[in-house]
Amino acid sequence: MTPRNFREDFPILKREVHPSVPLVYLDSAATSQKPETVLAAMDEYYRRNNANIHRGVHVLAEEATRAYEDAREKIARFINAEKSREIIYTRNTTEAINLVAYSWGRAFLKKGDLVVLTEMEHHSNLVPWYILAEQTGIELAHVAVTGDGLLDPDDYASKLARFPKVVAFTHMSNVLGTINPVAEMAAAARKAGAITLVDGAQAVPHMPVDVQALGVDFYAFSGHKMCGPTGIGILYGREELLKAMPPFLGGGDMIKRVELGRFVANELPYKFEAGTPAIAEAIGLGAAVDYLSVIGMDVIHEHEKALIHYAIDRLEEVPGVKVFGPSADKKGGVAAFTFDGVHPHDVAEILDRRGIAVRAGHHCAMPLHQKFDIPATARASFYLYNEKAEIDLLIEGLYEVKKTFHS
Ligand code: 7TS
Repeated sequence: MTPRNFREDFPILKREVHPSVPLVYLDSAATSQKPETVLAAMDEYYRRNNANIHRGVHVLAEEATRAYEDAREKIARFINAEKSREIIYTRNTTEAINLVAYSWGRAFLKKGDLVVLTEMEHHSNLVPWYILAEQTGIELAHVAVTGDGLLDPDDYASKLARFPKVVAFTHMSNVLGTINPVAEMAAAARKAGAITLVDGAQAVPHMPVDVQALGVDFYAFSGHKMCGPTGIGILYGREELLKAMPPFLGGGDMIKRVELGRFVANELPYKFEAGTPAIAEAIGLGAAVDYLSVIGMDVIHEHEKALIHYAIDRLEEVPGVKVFGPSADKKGGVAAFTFDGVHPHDVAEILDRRGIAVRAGHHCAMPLHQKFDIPATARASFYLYNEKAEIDLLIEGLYEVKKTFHS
């Protein structure tokens, strides 16, 4: 299949903006667009099967429950979890990480215990740990990022030498695009006696991920960045760890039994799924997994590799543009850049007038921007439906920025 075929699967990519400029969507790191099959699966669910799950014995309740649980099985296979009960539905990556920090953290960490994070984390893998630190007195350390946007391996080794209890880091940076050596880092963490949590928000949508081969304990990601809907995310956790954890939220579905004054928690995965969940969204995510699987994650990864190589080469041609992060061979399809003397919001605004959607700001990674001593960057990010011609349009837009501000 060519990229052109992928584009045709996404109705939104046919629309025009302002009012008749074709849309060039280069903001998939924020959220991806949705293929027709995902939209249809959710529509079909509401039109034919809508019912609450795990409760009713009627036909619709059984159909809805089966579809919801089938999606869990698909997601388990997609990341090669050993068991589908290791797949917990959450709202998003953020909630998945909060679940671990809240439940595992409060049960197993005490004052003085060390949690190792990195300087390239999204706020969602920083703030839950900072909240925990305020409440429990755990210590925090952050692995340094080098000038070329990689995690410093010597600094990581020195942090592990302090025998942390948890090491939590991103699989791929949403700003630098850096793909971290997860298997190697997880093995070293395990040797030091730490459990690992990996933020896979930017990885699962874009490359093959096998949680068993990576050897991680927890792995979090969001449906909306991988062609699925908003409101659904996943926490993968090794069964042994999930079993030992207390519930995160209490209410319906997460209990086996309640008496006045006490409760018995349900089995996995339901122990962590309190209340009526995002049923249509889980089914939509299952459809997204089907869609991506048919294409093949290796095909998607290769396509994006070609795009990022091309994008970096072309961006570096533009006088005044500085791209952050490692060389193209060490990164995924994300290019964050500054433009000499022009605020990233002005860059984004000029591009937007040409129908080109990029994001400008700190991308929820303020400490990383502080590290590089910049308040913000503009960021173009790619997915399976993007093509080189769109990068050419981005570059033309940047020459207009140059003309507007530098002449
Ligand atoms: N982790 C990483 C690496 C991310 O890129 C994001 C979202 C999250 C966690 C949080 O995901 P959520 O679904 O829970 O919100 N990143 C971005 C971004 O780069 N622009 O908008 C959202």
